[in-house]
Parts: sequence; structure tokens; C-alpha cells
Amino acid sequence: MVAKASAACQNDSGWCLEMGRLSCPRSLLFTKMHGIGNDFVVIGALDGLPLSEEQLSTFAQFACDRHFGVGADGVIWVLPSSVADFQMRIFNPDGSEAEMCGNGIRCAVKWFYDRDYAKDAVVKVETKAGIKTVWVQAKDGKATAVTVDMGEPIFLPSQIPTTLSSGEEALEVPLSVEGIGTFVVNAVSMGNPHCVIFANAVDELPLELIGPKLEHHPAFPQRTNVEFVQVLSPRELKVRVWERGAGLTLACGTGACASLAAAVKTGRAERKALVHLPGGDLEVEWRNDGRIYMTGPAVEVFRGELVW
Ligand code: ZDP
Repeated sequence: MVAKASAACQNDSGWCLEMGRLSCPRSLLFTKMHGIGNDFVVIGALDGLPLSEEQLSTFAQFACDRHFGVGADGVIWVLPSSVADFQMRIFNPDGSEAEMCGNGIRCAVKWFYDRDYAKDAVVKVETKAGIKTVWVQAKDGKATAVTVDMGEPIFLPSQIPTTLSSGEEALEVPLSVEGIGTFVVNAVSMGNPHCVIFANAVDELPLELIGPKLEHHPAFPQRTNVEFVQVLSPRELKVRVWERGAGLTLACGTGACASLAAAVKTGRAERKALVHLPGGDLEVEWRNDGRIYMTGPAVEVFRGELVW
């Protein structure tokens, strides 16, 4: 990624976040966290956003950059909410905002819980994909594992969105990718769009070549996250992910849920499975209430101050 420079406000790293706002802070405290290797710069801003709306995209590109910034798969803002305990907003390394983030919400809740903001072990989080209920498992007052009600998977093509079908769902649909070949794909939304492809030997697939072509495929007008799923058994899936706006990551929580949903719908898995991702495992269950519950760890790595 190329650092952005501007003559109007140049600093050592070349990044400019001013964009017309004179009084913006030039330093921010952050916490570096991860959920099975999907890593985030988490910023607590319970008094409100310290940056202007226009700065958030550039800030995410800066903070996520592994050479010019902190380095992360996303920036997560912990913000005040009038309808939940707090609001989470998630920005990808390319500066785009995602509706939801499965590994990120576990980190955001740990951030909130460990600082004693939570009233009890059940926390409600407002996201762009609705209000999520989260249960915290803690040891010595610190969250260790978090279960998230990820909601109902969405298969309706217009809501994902995908142009792959005009019917009720887009499952097992052939999709041709220029210069590579044809994949049989399953479109699912977990609040954010996913393209799930079942394959053998997922370790051998050149995701860095296929991923970007599917992410930007015209069949997914809002772009898409891409999961390659190997069914080890009806209760065990192995998943590799190409994330929209982030590229190859070690894990994707919404992707693990989308993978299970597609596997159940196509008769490949039972409703509860262990999902192995390169960075670790998630337990995912599509309960009879129609909703998917995801359980996994959240870890704090370090705290710091970003200055620019
Ligand atoms: O939908 C998107 O643009 C994703 N890149 C957002 C991040 C999803 C995440 N990896 C997850 O765990 O669900 C954080």
C-alpha cells in the first residue's frame, strides 16, 4: 500500500488525516487485539468519535498499514449507543466500512468488559447489521471467550447482494471467473456478503489469485468476502478466507458462520460444527431458533498511542 501524502499536511509517515478539520487530534490511544489471528486496532471512544466522518476511511488505511501504521486487519471503534450497551464500527484496511465483523465484535466486547463498562456478562452491541447479543466467559474479571448471536443467515440474493439468481437463494451456482475457470458458489450474508466455495485440499488453492477476482466479481455489487471450505466431516470444516477490503487473513468470524450455513443448506454438515481457520478454531452452531451462534477467544496484545 502506498502512503498518502499531501502538501497541506505532511508528516513523517506521509499520512494526512486533516481533510478540512482543523481541531482534529493528532494522537489516539488504541488497544491491539485479535480473535484467532484476525487482528484489530481497537479504539475506545465512548464519548463519541474523535475524528470526523470523512477521516475514518483514511485513518483505517493508516492504522492498518503493516509498514506505515500499527498493522491490522481492521480498525474497530467502540462508540456510545442509545439502543445498546455500545456501538461498534469496523473499517477494513482499504478504508471501506463493513457492516459486521465476527472476530472483531468479540474483541470489542472484551475491550468493553475488561474495563468494567459492562453491567453483566450479557452485552448488547449495535452494528450496521443490527443489534447483536453477546455472552462473555471471564476469568479474574477479564473476558477470555465470547459467544455472539450472529443472527439469521440471509440467502435472499437481493439482500446479499448478488445478481447470481433472481430466486429465493443463490446456492450451488456456477460462476465463471475470467482467466481462472468456473467455480460452484454459494452466496450468503451474515450482515456482510460472503461467497462460499466447497473444495478439497483448500491449502493448495492460490487464494491470492482467485480471491481478488471473486471479491470484485460483477455478480457481487458490494464486493464480497470469499471462503474456500473443505468438509472434514459433518461436524468439522476447514476454511480459508479472502476478505473483502483486507485480503488474506488468518480468520473471519462472519465467514465461519456463512460457511456453516452454506454447508448445512447443501447437506454437507450438521448444524453444529468446529470451524478450523488458519489462525485457530471457532465453534459455530445454527440453532433451531434460526440464528447462528459463534464462540471463540478474544485476546489483548498491547496498548499504544498512535501519533501523526
Ligand atoms: O465484510 C467485510 O468487508 C469484512 N472484511 C469485514 C471483516 C470481517 C471479519 N473478518 C469477521 O471476522 O467477520 C472481521
